[in-house]
Amino acid sequence: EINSMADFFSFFSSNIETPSSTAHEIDCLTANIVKSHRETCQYRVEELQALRWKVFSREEVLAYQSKSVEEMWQRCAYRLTDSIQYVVEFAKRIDGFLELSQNDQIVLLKGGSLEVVLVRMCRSFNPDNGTVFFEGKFGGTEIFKSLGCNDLIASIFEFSQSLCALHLSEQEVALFTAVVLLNPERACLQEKEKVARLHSHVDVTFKNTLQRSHRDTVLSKLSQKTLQLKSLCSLHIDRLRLFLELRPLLAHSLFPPLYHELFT
Ligand code: CLR
Repeated sequence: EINSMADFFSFFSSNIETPSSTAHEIDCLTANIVKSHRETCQYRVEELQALRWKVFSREEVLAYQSKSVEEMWQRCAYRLTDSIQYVVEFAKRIDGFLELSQNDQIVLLKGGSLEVVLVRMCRSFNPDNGTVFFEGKFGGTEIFKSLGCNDLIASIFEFSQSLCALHLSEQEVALFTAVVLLNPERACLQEKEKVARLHSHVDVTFKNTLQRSHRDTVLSKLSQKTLQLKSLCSLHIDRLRLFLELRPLLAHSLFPPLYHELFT
């Protein structure tokens, strides 16, 4: 289990050659990213769809709503951190990622892991009734009422709803999350060029697969999504700061160490 960035680096490995863009290499990179996604996506998409009938009852919703704000933040932070650990594992399995400097790996994960979780959320989201898979069943925004940040929750749900409307395949989710993660514009990258090269390989691969399946229109819609992701993540940080300012003593014991390290 990974609790901090230090744990993460104790798993060091791998030795990958610099990629170039022949058709064969594009296919290899696609296969590598799709496999990495499949191995680290936490739940299979068919599994999630089969569970959609399991919706929280009125009583269960009321029970969530009567939890304290601290308990609800803690539960959500634990769930998010859990899924972020899968994203760390996803990153490590992408060809070339472990070739980046430790600093740059951390910068990319700090900046991108929540964005990837929010993209992955569309797989766990049922757009027919606006519910998400949380602690074993599907629930709507009302489940999260006691967090006291309805604006953030509403924006996250709207984002998932609009992403679902694009009907991304598992291959598209895999490639899109890799593109999001390998963003060369993150502040404080030491080897920006190296990240940019890796990013452009994945980006070319992604565009190529979209073209091959006549899904070019998805591309322009996804660039909007990238902007929305950025504002969702800064809203999350704002709401977290607000929460912590009101409870300076409690804060450290409440959240998992990795959540702290990433967001505070
Ligand atoms: C995303 C896809 C992952 C599994 C997963 C785990 C935790 C879920 C997350 C998904 C979606 C967003 C989620 C989160 C737990 C809490 C959070 C439902 C389904 C909601 C939006 C509350 C966020 C509150 C912050 C203020 C901490 O594979």
